[in-house]
Amino acid sequence: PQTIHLADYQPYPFRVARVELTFRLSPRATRVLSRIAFAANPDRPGRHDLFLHGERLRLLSARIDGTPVPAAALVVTDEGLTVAAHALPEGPFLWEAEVEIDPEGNTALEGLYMSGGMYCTQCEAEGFRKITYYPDRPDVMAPFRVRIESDLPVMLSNGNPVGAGAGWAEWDDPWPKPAYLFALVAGNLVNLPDRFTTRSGRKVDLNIWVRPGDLDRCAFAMDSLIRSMKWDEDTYGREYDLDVFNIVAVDDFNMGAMENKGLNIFNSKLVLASPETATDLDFERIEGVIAHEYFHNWTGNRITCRDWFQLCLKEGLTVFRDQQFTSDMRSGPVKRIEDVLTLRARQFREDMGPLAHPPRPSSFVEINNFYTATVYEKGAEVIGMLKRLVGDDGYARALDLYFDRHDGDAATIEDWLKVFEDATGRDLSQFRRWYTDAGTPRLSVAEDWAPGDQGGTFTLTFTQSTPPTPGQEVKPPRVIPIAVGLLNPNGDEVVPTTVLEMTEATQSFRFDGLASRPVASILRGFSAPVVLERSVPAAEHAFLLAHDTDPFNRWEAGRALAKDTLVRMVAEDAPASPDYIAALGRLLADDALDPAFRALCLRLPAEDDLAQTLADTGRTPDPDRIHAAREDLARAVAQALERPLAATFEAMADGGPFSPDAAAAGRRSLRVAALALLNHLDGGARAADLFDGATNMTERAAALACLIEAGRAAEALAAFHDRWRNNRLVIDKWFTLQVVHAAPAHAAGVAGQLAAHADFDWRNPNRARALLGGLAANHAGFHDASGAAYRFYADWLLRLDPVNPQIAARLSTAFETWARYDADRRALVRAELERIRATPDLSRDLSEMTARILG
Ligand code: HT7
Ligand code: ZN
Repeated sequence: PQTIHLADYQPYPFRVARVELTFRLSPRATRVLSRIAFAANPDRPGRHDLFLHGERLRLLSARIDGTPVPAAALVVTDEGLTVAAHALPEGPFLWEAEVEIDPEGNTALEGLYMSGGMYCTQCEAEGFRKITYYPDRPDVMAPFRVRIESDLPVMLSNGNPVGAGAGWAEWDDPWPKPAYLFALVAGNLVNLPDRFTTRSGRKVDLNIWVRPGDLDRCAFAMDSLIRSMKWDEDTYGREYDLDVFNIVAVDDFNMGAMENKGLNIFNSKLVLASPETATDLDFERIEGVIAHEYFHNWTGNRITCRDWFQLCLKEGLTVFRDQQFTSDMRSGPVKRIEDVLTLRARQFREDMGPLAHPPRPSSFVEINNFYTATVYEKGAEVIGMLKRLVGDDGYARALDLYFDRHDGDAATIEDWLKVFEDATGRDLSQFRRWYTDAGTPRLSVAEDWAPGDQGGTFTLTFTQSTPPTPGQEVKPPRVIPIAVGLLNPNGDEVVPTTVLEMTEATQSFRFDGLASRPVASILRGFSAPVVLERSVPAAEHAFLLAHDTDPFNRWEAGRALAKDTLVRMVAEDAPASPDYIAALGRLLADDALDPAFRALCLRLPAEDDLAQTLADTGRTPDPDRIHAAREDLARAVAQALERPLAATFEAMADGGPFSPDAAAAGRRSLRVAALALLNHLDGGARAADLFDGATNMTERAAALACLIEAGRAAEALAAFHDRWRNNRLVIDKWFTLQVVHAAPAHAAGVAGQLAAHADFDWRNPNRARALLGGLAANHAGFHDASGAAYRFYADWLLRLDPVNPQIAARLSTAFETWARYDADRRALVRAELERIRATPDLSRDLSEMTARILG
């Protein structure tokens, strides 16, 4: 397969003035008629062939200015068609084509496909070429008019509705857009309607379209949409720009959701929610993703990407914006901790393994393989750092300039950095490395204290270095904003949060005039995505856990204590640290603290995280020992804190009617965190009661997880399945819980049994992810020394690949950490990866991933 390089970018030789499409829908033979007005692109002078992307299309006719294109001037391949330059008129011309496609046979869910009897599209990144011949690249932007013909009651496309009659509907999108934002939906759908009036008075019709029967689970998504629209006006001054905004929920969908102009398409799990069927985490995700896709209207749609290498321009910024939104809607500190947990679990893991790449990669084989935590989450962190460096006002000025200068453009990371330079006067050439260099910098700190007559001087000396990553051996130093605060020994803050700007490989910062040696709180708010390497006595962590005014670092101190004790339990067979447990007890008893924050402190570090920490410090992680140590620590905490945990479990019980808000969700999260610990003592007794009595899915699912871990879930699992057999999203949970919480030695066996269950509809991405993603999330189960899980998993990747390569490729990242483990496990994984690689006709997606993982 061909590698595409950023350095080879060239503008497309033609501009598209207008696109008109007619769809005659039919499950096995949809006809697509296109009329595309082309003109020469002055940015690419000279005469050029006309190349249009097209895959899996049956070309029925092709004309230019009404005349059939002569066969001698036309070359059609698997990737597209070319009309020779000599056959093109000198001035603007009209291309007309008719193609036939097969939506029902489209199992890859890219292009036009069918889901539960409904037609639906997914065009990002390169799916439009499976719909018709077109320059399917983001820098070609045009207004679209779409006519849909079918006997289905609902027919939707981008933009505003401009006409409808028996068997047809027409839509017009006046905003020039790239083809990846095209969308069409047709089916037997019902809608939840609402209305939003923008601050300049535009009345916008809002609709959430779902299958009949799902309508009673759309209210929270609609409320989230309205809050997102208002927030973007208040915070970024961005208004909506069409008369309608439609959201459609689809059961078969490769990712979370898609920001098509005026017609967002969502995985139904990110729309449908009720207290009985969705957990608090589901509610929070729905709110965040509804906001994310809506925010793309400006950061992605009005200003799009010049090419796919610039993906983080829209994704990093839009994730950053959705994180700000959630932090404003809920608790800022809790959101920051959750985001850092995700970043470390997914992006640090990626950055430390064979799939490491910069937020802006410089080459790819299959762009779908680059919708990664690095592009999304690290892309957002990089923007957070920019904001920290230029300040809130500088950020606001830069964003205003970005929207003014680039509205209607297909922009680049260079354009983005330039608006910050122009708005703030800063030179960002060194900062640019955050976009071009892969890898997570390591930051070590040395402290020095020099007492003096005029007060003492405290000096922090930082050293940064970034380990090599594939294709990038040497990493020059980056600009790192390090937020620091100093506390005096009685816990008062003597230096409030100050952002130090580190630009050298080693650099010192002095704080003068201090009465006594302070305790440093470093990297407050996780001010940069780095690994802080600092060996600090446990007493100092305990001090910060008790006194730090920065909530993130307060949590981080507790986390460090938990990791220290777990690492010593694994590596040295040490007992659980009583100091850690005592500190946790003080925190649990502090009713002034937000319950959600306390719940996060009670959550022990994940096994995968410990494996990474051990590997980082030169030790070979043993998944069984890690699992055992984590269980032992949970039991020790439960034994020592049984009374306060039991009291918390009772005190956090829901009194009134269900609310999905942050306060109520925080209480539930503390309740189920206490339950999970107590489960180690009561053998599932409380969980059994809660399972029977719960009125919401957060508590019911948590209780079921505890019952599975306690080995007494058979009845509950049957009852759960029985009650929810017709709800696909809840049955996904039923699959996941069983495999995530299975005892490690049985995980592969449980997964095998579930794969044989009649409900294991593996062509549905949610269902495949529920089972396989669940198995990969069971760290000790996935890495069981027998290799049974590796084999099972690889078998399924091979089965999925010809049906849905995107899903197979994404799931293959479960193997990305293989080099951390012992020689036996490495040999087992290597054999599976080699087996995959040797399979004939592997997709471009999975073959690129296996090659990169193997290294
Ligand atoms: N921009 C979208 C990314 C995307 C996608 C979504 C659904 C299915 C396939 C997809 N491929 C790429 C989603 C987002 O970031 O908002
Ligand atoms: Zn996005």
